[in-house]
Amino acid sequence: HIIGVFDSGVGGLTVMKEIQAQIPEVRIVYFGDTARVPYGNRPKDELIRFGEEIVTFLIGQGAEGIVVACNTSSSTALPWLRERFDIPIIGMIEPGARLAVEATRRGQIGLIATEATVRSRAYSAAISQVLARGVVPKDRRLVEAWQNGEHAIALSKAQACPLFVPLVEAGLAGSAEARGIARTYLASLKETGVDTLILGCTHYPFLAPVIGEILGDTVKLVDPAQGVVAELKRVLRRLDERDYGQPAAKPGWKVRYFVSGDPDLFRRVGNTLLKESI
Ligand code: DGN
Repeated sequence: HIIGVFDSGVGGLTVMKEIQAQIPEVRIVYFGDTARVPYGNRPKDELIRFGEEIVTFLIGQGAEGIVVACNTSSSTALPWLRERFDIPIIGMIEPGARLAVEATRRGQIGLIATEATVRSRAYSAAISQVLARGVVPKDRRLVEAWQNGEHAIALSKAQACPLFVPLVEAGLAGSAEARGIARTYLASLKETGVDTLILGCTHYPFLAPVIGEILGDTVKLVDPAQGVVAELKRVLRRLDERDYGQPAAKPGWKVRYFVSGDPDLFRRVGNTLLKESI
């Protein structure tokens, strides 16, 4: 099957990498909207329009399903995209919320994301929905305390980190500048004592070593991509059932990349981040 994956830039590569690691047989058409990155401060109607354009393009390239590998688009445009297109569309928020609820040990979940994602409150809504649907933390003692009303499980702190995306897009994820800026952003999070932190922007896993170093190993970092892959496996099973008995497509290319901006810059930064040749 062919799956379309898109982001404002190189961030979606963290999701693509996870898909390839766990579902090597899937073919991916990747779109990075590098001419219009960053998305983090854009209004909702614009993000919906960009999403519609990109999904239309990806379907034209043969995509049978879409992964919106961008939290900013997922938290604002996803319902519109699902309404507009009749192929399966997976977003980042619900899978991320589910993983965070399962991982939390004290019920105090933190979020770092773009301004738009934080403003949308999509993660806190998704955490409530996931709990209402019966997903509970793996830690049994917390579940009991929560059921007895002694302990809340909720998003207790959300922090926008607007400089992270430009840093990663510029190939500066491992730099001293990134470290300094991360220290500033994470200082107040550290004080609030969250036990689990959602990396609520697909660019941020590239900064995970820096973030982990600052927060220490008492804070569990959650990358929603893991949950997205689980969801994609379910979608692929449905596509298999639909195509049962049809001849399988001929194996050819594995990944195709498209960008709206400078392809050389994308290739250069992508190669460094993925440690392989795009
Ligand atoms: N990678 C996108 C996300 O997950 O929100 C955001 C990128 C951006 O353009 N700010």
